[in-house]
Amino acid sequence: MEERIKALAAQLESDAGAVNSKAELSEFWQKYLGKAGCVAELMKGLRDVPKEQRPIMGKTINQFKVQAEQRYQALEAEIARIELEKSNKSEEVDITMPAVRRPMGALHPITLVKNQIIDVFAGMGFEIYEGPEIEDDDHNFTRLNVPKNHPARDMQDTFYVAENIVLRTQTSGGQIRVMDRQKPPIKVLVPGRVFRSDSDATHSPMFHQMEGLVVDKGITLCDLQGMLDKFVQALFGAEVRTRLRPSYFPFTEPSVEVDVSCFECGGKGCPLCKGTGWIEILGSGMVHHKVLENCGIDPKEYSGFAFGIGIERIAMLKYGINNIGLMFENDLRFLKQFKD
Ligand code: 2U9
Repeated sequence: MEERIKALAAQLESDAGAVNSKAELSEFWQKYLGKAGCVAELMKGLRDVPKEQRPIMGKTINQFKVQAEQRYQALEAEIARIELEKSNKSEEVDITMPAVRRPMGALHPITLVKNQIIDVFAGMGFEIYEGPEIEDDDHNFTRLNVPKNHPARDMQDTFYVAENIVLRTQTSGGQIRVMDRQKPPIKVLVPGRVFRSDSDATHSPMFHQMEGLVVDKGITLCDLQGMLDKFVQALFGAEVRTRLRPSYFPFTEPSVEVDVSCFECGGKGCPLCKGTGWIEILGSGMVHHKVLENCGIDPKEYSGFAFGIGIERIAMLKYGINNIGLMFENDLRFLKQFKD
């Protein structure tokens, strides 16, 4: 038996040298220390050893067992170290490697202009309200004093979704909703998308508008022009002025078209203002007394002004864009030019 233990001890050392993985370590443990392993087998064989030799043989087997356990523990520690090294290596990061550059996005020119206009009016105390894009005839036309047979209702201009339901042609339905809910004083700005069946270099079937409404006691056209002056100066520079020209809208009376003195040539005349010194930028007027009445506001007690701004038109003027279509094509060569 002693010879056998000596041979096993030598075998153990050579097997230990060949263990390189957790699986091989487990095999090593089964072979020497497992239930059916060499140590267990030697212990079993102890029964056949003469009685007087048993203590000494038992001791030798025990020494072999200790040798196997120590080898096992040393190998276990070594393999854990190797595994950790491997996993560290696989997770290694080269911090000197150049980073992948993610291109920075930018706001769309319509968003830039919209934000700028909201900032100016919010600074004057306007609240911002957004109404629905799908509107009923009543909010889009009737209560705005657009009679049943008015050309603005013509199928050519308006997208009908169903009978009496339209894609809003202006954001004015929003102001009607505000007047339904709120008593004057009212000072509200309604931005949003609007839809008209119209398409050429300066018109798109979908475009963005910003309409404003102020209703209170004693509001006059002078208040409107004073406010518009501040607005155009914030947008185009401190030196610009406004000019009001008589116009017609069913929902305002009097109605005016508003020009700004040319910010390119200072009013002397240039290609941008077509030699006139003035550029048309928006429409406005005093809210028609019938519109106030339609919203339960007494026109003898209150008056108000309203205005409508086409965002695309302002963006085209501000950035010198000659075709409205460019704003909806999402061509990066175009969009990359607008960094605020
Ligand atoms: C209420 C009462 C009156 C809104 C107004 C305009 C004049 C106007 C155009 C600007 C460019 C439309 O997008 S555009 O083509 N808008 O000229 N809009 S007055 O008047 C209102 C609105 C709501 C209750």
